[in-house]
Amino acid sequence: MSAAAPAHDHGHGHHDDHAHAHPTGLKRWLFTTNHKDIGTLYLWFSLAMFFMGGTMALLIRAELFKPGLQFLNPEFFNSLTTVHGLVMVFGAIMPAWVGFANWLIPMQIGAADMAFPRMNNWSFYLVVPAAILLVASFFVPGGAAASGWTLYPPLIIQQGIAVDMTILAVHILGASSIMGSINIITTILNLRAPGMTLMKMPLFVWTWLITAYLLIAVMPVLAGAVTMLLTDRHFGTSFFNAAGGGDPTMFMHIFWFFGHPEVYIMILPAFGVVSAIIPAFARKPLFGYASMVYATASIAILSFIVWGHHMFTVGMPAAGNLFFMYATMLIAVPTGVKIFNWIATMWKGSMTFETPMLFSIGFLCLFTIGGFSGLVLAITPVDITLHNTYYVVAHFHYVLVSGALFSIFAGVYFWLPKWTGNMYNEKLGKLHFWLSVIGFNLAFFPQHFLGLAGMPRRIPDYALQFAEWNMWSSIGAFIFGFSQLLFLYNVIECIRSNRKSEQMPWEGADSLEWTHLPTPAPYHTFETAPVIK
Ligand code: CU1
Repeated sequence: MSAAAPAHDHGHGHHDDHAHAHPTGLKRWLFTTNHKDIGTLYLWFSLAMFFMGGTMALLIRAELFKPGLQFLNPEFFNSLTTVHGLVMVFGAIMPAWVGFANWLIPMQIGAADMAFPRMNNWSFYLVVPAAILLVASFFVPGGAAASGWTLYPPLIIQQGIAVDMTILAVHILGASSIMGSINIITTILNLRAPGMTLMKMPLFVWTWLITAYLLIAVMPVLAGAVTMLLTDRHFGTSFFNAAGGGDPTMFMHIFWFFGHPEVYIMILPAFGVVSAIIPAFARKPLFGYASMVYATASIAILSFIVWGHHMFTVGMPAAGNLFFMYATMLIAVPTGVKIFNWIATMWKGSMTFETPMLFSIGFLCLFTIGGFSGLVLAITPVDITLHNTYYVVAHFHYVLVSGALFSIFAGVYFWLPKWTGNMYNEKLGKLHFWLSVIGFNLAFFPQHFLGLAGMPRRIPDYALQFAEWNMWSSIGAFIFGFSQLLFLYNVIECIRSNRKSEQMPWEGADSLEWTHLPTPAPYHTFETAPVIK
């Protein structure tokens, strides 16, 4: 492995094939095959997309601050809801978890790098043009797709070239996700250190292993759905066109066969992160490790047979509705096991409440609310009245913001000292947490009331009776949005500061007994691909 060896060999004459081991600057980031560099790229990319999607959310909430049209025309408003959703799902949350996977999985299983480092580089650099396509679709004639992130026909069929850009973006993102998943599965199954059996792996590794299988199973399904949209739009097919013998509800079936597992793709790695953090700050081993693994796998398997709960209103047979209702409710069982285990881990622990722990507890309380509103929506007759209302919007934001996003914050604060060598500002972290919790709940809890009162989602204007809670919701959204600038500042300040930190400052967090981490993983830096035999 000569290519990885010489550390600082610039400028000593002979630049043969082995002397360029340490490219710097742009070259380093463009050609990197190092899992840490690629993890860093994913995380910064995700943060940039988070602010982009967040800006769209604030435009939406500004328009909805009071009744009447203020700032935006209705078509642009609809485009904002579409691209906000796509950017947050595919640009912010998923890449953040791939960033975590790159940073943590090799080190947690004692591997030198990912199994396919060059493919790893390609996975990242595919995500960038896809994101550019999505955002650029605002600037073409007709504006970005106005269908919502679900891209339902028949509306989507008639819209402009932006839809084709979105379809291409989805294809590229799918290819990237599949390559990333192959990489992660191969790494976990083949590159574990001796003695690291599957049931000794840290839970983050387990949750990502299962997530990667979900991705490989459903991204091709999404690709098939949008390809049929493409041929319906341009090549005269009628997959989703009733006049040609097709069926628009078939798109919904196919889309949600992807879409429901997609929710777990965004949330399972969160379970892994929280399972690492709670034991560290409760100073107790994780309660029920094996049941956590089995619960995660059960959730993943069940996620394939519940998609119909997104389409109770399309007129499926009663037996179909009942099946999807009961199957959906069944997911509460393994999820309940996990919530129980996290609480049991904290029970009688010597807990402290640093920022990563605060965000983890925030996750625990608020994600549970999202889970409960999911149970409410799983009840077919209830869903039929709440379908396409703000209750649904409230539900999935509790799952995805206080679920996935809060865990990302928890994980970033938890591992930032290891990633940067520096300690972040704890006071600022806590302020970020509290403003986020207050802003988030103010923004989204009232949306339950709006939905119960019948306010439809994806509308730029609304009847007067919805005015009060919309105002509070917008105020909360702006508090939440602007408090994320504290996060950005804290991360940058941490990187630039000289507050040298232990690699893991959290007392005991790296001990085998508490988090199932192996004896400290090899921590050397590989600048080029390791040789896989
Ligand atoms: Cu679902």
